[in-house]
This record gives sequence, structure tokens and C-alpha cells, in this order.
Amino acid sequence: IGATAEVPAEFAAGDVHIALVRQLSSGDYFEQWLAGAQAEAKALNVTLDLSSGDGNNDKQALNLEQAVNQKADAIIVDHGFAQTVQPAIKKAVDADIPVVAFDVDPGTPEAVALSQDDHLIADQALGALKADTGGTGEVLYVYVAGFAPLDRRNETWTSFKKDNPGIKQVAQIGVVNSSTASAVADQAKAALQANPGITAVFAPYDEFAKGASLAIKELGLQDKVKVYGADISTADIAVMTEPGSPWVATSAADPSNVGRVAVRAAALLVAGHPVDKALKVPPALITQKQLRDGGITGIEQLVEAVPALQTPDVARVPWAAR
Ligand code: SR1
Repeated sequence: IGATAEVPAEFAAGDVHIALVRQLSSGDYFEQWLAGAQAEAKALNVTLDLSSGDGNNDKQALNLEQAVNQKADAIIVDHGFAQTVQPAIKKAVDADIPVVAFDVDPGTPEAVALSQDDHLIADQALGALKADTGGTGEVLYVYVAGFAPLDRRNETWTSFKKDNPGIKQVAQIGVVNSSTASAVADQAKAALQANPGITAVFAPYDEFAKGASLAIKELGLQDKVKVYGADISTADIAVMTEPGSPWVATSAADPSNVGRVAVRAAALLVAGHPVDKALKVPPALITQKQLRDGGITGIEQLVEAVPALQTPDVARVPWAAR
């Protein structure tokens, strides 16, 4: 489909700088998200000025201050803790710099808040867990508070437990750092050994699900304990489909598509086009069976098989072909 509007002069001239200020950058999800954001920036002839706090919230706050001081044409804040990013987001908004906040509460209605539908992500994964367990069983839960998407998924888990009294959370673990999967694997091993009745792990972040899967396989429990996760990547597909994998279901948006949407929303704001203040990218439930039956080995194949993972109409840019 072709473009339906003329390219704004500042985009045609290549004069637009969008700052992308990240809290985290390691792991499949964040790498693929960035690849999507960079591809969209290239397509729109925009320079993406990239910084990452690498998990250090003070560093992210400083990077954000810097983007404001340098008068970026727009700023995308990718994750972060509300208390560390909101003061600088306010400064950006006061300076008329458009802001797109992905997976963090911007604290101001002036900014566009972009998220995946995290309640639906948890709902879809838990629907699979309930179907497989028949609504009864001991569950290991993986969670770290403070990350907006994980907090929203936790809200769904909390109501799910109330609505399904046969499901018992017997242990909770979780860590987010630069080697989340291996740290979670160590914690999961200890929790599984201490709670031999566990039959399911709710791990709603792919690094959590990879860690839990590793622990289960190392303990030889793959026939008994299954993992219900979130997110998807080519590497995740390999983990889910390998022989004996306990990771049987995941609910996910395509991270690279979400990165594209963030850049499109920021570009629209730079050009003065209206953008919904709450943008949501919906997820799809992806099962191990579906991947194996479809011979799906990579994210491109998956996106072809599940077209709902593409959302060209979320923050559509009228001057760009799609
Ligand atoms: C530490 S937060 C990790 C989550 O952020 C994104 O929303 C991804 O879906 C991932 O699960």
C-alpha cells in the first residue's frame, strides 16, 4: 500500500533526531525491539540517538536529562522506573518535546504511553496453564516488582489465583539483571527441589521462561513440570521446540514490531499528527504444538503464520509506504 501524504520537509531533509532512552538492552526481547526501531527509523529517514542505562536507573535518568538538554525532536523512553524517569519526562513535556513512553508510566497525560496488552499476555498464558492443569496444581511464579509490564501481568495473576482456588502458588522467585535467564535458572532449581509438588511455572518474560526451562531440564523434570511464559524470539522458538522442552506456551507481541510502532508514534508527534495517548500492541498465544506442527523455526515464519502479530495500523505514518 502506498503513502497517502507528502513527506514532511524535515523528514525529507533527514533533519529529525529521535532520542531512544533505554533502561535495559540485553536479552532477545530488547535486541529485537531495537532492531525494529532502527529499521523503522531508517525507513522514515530519522536519526535514532541511542542510549541505555544497562539496568542502572540513575544512568538512564541522566541519559534522559541529556536528551532533553540536547533538544531532541522527540524522545522514546523504553522501560524504566517511574520515579527515575518521570522528572525528566516532565522537563521534556514542558520544553514541548514529544515523548513516547514504552512500558513505563510517564506520569503525564501529555506523553504517549505505549504498551503491549500485558493483562491479555498474562490472561492468554494462564488460560493455557489452566487448560493443561485442569485448574488444579502447585505453581512456581517468577516475578520482579517495579517493571510496569511485569506489574500489570502480576495483577492478572493475582485475580487468576482468586478465581481459581485449585491453583496454588507455592514459591516465588525472580531477578532481572544482565544474565537474567541463568540467575532465574539457579533460583528455579532450588525452588523446584524444595517443592516437589510443582507441576507448572508461570514465567511471564522470556528470560524467566528460558531460565525455568533450563532448570527443569537439568533436574530431569520435563515430563512433569511445564512452563507458561511471555515473549517470543527466534532463540525462544528454538528453546520451545527442542526435544523435551517444558516451555509449552507463550503469549507475545513481535518485539521488533513494537519497536517499529514506538518510532512511528514519535515521528507522527514530530510532524504534528495526532496520536492516541494510550497505544496498545495486542499479543497472540503461541504454543509449542503450533510451532512444532507448523515447522516454525524463526520469528519471520511465525509472523507470516500469525498475521495478527503485525499491526501496521497502530500509529500508521501516512507519508510512508507499507
Ligand atoms: C523486565 S520487563 C520485561 C518485559 O518487557 C517487555 O514488556 C517484554 O514483554 C518483557 O517481558
